Amino acid sequence: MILRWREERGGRRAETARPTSRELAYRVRLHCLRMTARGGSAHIGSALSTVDILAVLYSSILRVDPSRPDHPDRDRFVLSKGHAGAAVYATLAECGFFYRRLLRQHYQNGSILSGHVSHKGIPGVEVSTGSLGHGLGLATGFALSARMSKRPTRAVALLSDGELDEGSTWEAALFAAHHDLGNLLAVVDYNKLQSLATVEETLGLEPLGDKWRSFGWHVTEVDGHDHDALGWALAVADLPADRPTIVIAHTTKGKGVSFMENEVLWHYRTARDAEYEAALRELRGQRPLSVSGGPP
Ligand SMILES: Cc1ncc(C[n+]2csc(CCOP(=O)(O)OP(=O)(O)O)c2C)c(N)n1
Ligand SMILES: [Mg+2]
Repeated sequence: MILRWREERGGRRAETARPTSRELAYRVRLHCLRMTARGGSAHIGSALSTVDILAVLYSSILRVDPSRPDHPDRDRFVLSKGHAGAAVYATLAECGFFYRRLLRQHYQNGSILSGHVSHKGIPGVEVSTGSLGHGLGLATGFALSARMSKRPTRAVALLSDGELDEGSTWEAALFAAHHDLGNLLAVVDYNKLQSLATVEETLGLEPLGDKWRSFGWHVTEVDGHDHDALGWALAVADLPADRPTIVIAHTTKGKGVSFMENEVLWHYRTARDAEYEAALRELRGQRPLSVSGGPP
């Protein structure tokens, strides 16, 4: 399937060059900060943690088409950690699935862009999530269904490390390996923090790669903010396989804003006033050379 990327210009959508993953990540980080600050919502740290993974997935891995978001052969992406919805909405808007100006309504009363990701009326979102531990099961169902109907679809689930405390995740892992679902890819956003404490303090996961291997999965570990490494790992994981694949992406919660990084506080806190201005300055300072003027 050919990816087409569109951008708003004067209220119309015109085809434009596909953004690189770094451009996409830069723009999405700024959107996430603004969206959560404007709406007064939580989870900025969780959203920033996922941005580079989403940017690489949407710029070069997922076979999705913003002009045909319901194409029967599209890949199915599931944000299992639904509380990071701001990052997915912003990525989809930047990729042309809907107008960027809709992002201004995030978390406002009556808006269709709720804090936890919702598929209702949002092109490009496959399923609503937010109750942790369901995404891998959903993606497993998409993968099995595609195989049964002989479609080229791949299913991709982005999980949090906290979700690996859920038994339902491991049921899905067992099921997917039992059915040799080579068209299933999971990515774990392994930021080592949950909402109130570290993963190790809450429920330790190590040795994490060995656990997935023992469940019959292909396992790769990668720096979840290194676009080249992510691109390579996800491209290899995207090749036809005999078994499901998991990419364990080592990440930093709050990535991109120094005072949010690795701070559990920013799971729930909203950046306001001086904090907001400082975060904005930092993120703007990360503008890739390839991004010229214009929003955001
Ligand atoms: C089943 C379920 N239990 C509890 C919650 C409340 N909750 C929201 S986020 C979160 C944990 C956040 O840590 P993690 O899952 O690692 O996500 P991160 O933000 O670090 O990516 C919890 C317990 C939930 N959404 N769903
Ligand atoms: Mg976490």
